[in-house]
Amino acid sequence: MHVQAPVVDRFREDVLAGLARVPKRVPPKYFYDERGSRLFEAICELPEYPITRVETALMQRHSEEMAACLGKDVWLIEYGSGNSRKSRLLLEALRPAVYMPIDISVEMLERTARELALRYPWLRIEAVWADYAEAWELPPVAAGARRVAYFPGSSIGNFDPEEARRFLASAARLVGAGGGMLIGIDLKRGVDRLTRAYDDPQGVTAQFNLNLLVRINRELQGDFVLERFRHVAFYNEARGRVEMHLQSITHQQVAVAGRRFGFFAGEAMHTENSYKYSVEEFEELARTAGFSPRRRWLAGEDPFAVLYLEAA
Ligand code: AVJ
Repeated sequence: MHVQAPVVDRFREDVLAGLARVPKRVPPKYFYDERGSRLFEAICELPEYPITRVETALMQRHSEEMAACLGKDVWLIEYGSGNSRKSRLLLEALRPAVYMPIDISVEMLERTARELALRYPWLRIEAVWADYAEAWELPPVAAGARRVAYFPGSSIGNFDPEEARRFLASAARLVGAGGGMLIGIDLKRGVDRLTRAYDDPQGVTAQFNLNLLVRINRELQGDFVLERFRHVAFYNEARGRVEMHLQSITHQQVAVAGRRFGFFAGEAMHTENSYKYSVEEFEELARTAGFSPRRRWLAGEDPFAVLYLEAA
C-alpha cells in the first residue's frame, strides 16, 4: 500500500476551522470513517437513492463498450474506490494492467484490496491511501503507463463547480495526454425525487449525517449530544445542488478538542453539497479543464450519465 500521510492529521484542523466559521461547516469527506462507510453502503441500497443502482445497471449493460473505449494495458486509477463494487464490472471487462484504488478510509481500502486479490488472481493492485481531493502523487511505478481515471458515483458532485474544474484539471495532468477519465454524473431531475434521495423515510441518511458528530466525539474528544441535532436536506435550485446540514435544535455549547463552540437554536452546520448537472453543462466544465468529451452512456429510467473524457 502506498500511504500519503496528510489524511491522518487534517481532521482536527478542518473541524476546528469549520466550527469557527459563519456559517459552520465540515467537509463531507469526513463522513467516511468505518461506520460512515457502512452507512453509505446502506444508503446505496435504499429505494429512494437511485444513483448506485442506476449506475451499476449502466455499467452492466455497457462495460464491454466502455472497456473497448478505454483500450488495452491501461492503469485504472479509481478516485474514492470504497467497496469497489461497480469497479468489478469494469475490471472484468477491461482487465487493466494495474488497478490503483485510492481511498481516504484505510479500513475500506484494505478490505477491498484483499477481496479483489482473492476474486481476481490475475489482477495487479496498487492501493493508495490518500485524500484524492488533496495534492497527492502518483507512485513512480505508474510513470510511462497509459492511465485512465475512474470516478463513479457522481462523487464529483461534492465539489463546487470551480473546485470541480480544478479537480478535473489536476486529473487531466495526472493521466497525461492520451489518457482519460470515465466518470459518473448524477443529472438534474425533479425536486421531490432529489430531496427524498437525501432524506429517506428510514432515516439512514440522517444517521449518516449525524455520524459526523459521533466521529468528532470519538476522535476529537467532542461532547455533541446527538438528540440535540437534526438532519436537514433540501434541493437548492438556484445553485443546482442538494444541501445537507445538521441543525441545532436548541441553543447550546459544544466542546471539541478542548475548545468551546456556541450554537443558537435553529443554527445549521453545512455538511455536504451534491451538485447535479446536465450532460451539456458537465461536458462544458470538462472542456475548460482540458478534457475532450468522447462518449456518453445515458440511463433511461433515472437521469444518470457515464461519460468518457480524453485528456488533451
Ligand atoms: C458519494 C457524494 C455521491 O452526494 O449522493 C449520499 C453522498 N450523501 N447521501 C451523494 C451522499 C448523502 C453521495 N456521494
